[in-house]
Amino acid sequence: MTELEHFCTGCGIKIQTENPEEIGYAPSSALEKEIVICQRCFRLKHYNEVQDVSLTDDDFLKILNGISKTDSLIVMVVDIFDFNGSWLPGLHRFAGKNNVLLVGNKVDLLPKSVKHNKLINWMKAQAKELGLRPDDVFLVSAAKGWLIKETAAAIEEYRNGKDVYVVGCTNVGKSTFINRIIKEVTGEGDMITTSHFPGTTLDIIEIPLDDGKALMDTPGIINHHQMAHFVDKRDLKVITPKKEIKPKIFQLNEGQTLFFGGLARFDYVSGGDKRSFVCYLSNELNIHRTKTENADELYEKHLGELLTPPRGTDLDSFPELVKQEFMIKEAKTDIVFSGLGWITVNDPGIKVSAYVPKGVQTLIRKSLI
Ligand SMILES: Nc1nc2c(ncn2[C@@H]2O[C@H](COP(=O)(O)OP(=O)(O)OP(=O)(O)O)[C@@H](O)[C@H]2O)c(=O)[nH]1
Ligand SMILES: [Mg+2]
Repeated sequence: MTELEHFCTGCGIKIQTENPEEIGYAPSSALEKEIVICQRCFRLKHYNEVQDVSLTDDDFLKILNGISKTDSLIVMVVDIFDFNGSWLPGLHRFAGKNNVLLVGNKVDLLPKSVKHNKLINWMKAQAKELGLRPDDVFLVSAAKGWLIKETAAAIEEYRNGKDVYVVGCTNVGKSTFINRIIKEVTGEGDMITTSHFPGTTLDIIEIPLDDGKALMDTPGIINHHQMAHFVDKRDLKVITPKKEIKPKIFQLNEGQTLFFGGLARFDYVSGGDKRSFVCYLSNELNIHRTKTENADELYEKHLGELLTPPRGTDLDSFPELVKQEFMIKEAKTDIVFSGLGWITVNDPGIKVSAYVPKGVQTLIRKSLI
């Protein structure tokens, strides 16, 4: 006799009742319930504690690779606050010949003054540069429920009677987005487990649609150059903004330095005195200003104290900061610290250095705001 298979409603993993230490565990009594969730999802939901999983990047890639063979609509979600860091490289490999919609999530984090139309055009231009031509682009806040109805209606139209796969990097808010759509349709909230820990969804979760097709949540791909992988789980809260970002403006002279906690450093090298630099970072992250000539010593002495995060326990494993120089040639350029935020420079002809932990990315782009 074969046993009926159960899958966790929260994360998609196949349920097993044998080994509490392995993923997918649920006590056998849980199988009698209408909605089955695994122990890991239970703990995430009720205690906000995460149990590490044994799945590797390859496991997640395998799941996504299967999508290229389907006839479906692909919805790629990016985190608008970490656009470059949360971009899913090689999407065309997963998408195959299928149509693609691009959804920029977490728009609630950007200052209210930002015009949505401009941002959508910016996203289109960035996508093109990154080699993707989506059929359409949307901006939403899954957390706040902004523009969900409109985007869901567009998905319904574009899917043309096909299945829909929601894909993207880990932590961009795919599951939160799908929960919102479910809520719009059925009124039921928080069906799928979401959390601020990367790697929450473990396997494809099928949400049945009226015509026998399905909306699928998928596990996020891990971008190893994201800052999130270099900080302690507790510090994730410090670097991840939860509310609208309040831009901080610094008037800097040549030879001045800003530290973002101890996670990143910005040197204003040359380009004239009294220049404005606008920092878009989590409101909770400390910015410390100093003279560039004192910066190395300050960092050595005060990393983990004045300059924190990182904090005491993970100082030993914290990678050294590596420097990249940028010559700003165009007005309104962003210097991006992947996963942490960015600095907007208004004037051209400025030389700066950006420092991030080895493995994290820095880049410049046309200003988002
Ligand atoms: N500020 C803000 N935060 C959001 C939004 N949507 C999701 N989040 C937060 O982003 C984090 C990740 O959300 P999830 O929905 O679990 O992300 P995911 O893409 O499903 O992640 P994986 O399952 O790991 O791939 C959570 O802390 C959410 O609360 C949003 O619109 N605005
Ligand atoms: Mg998820």
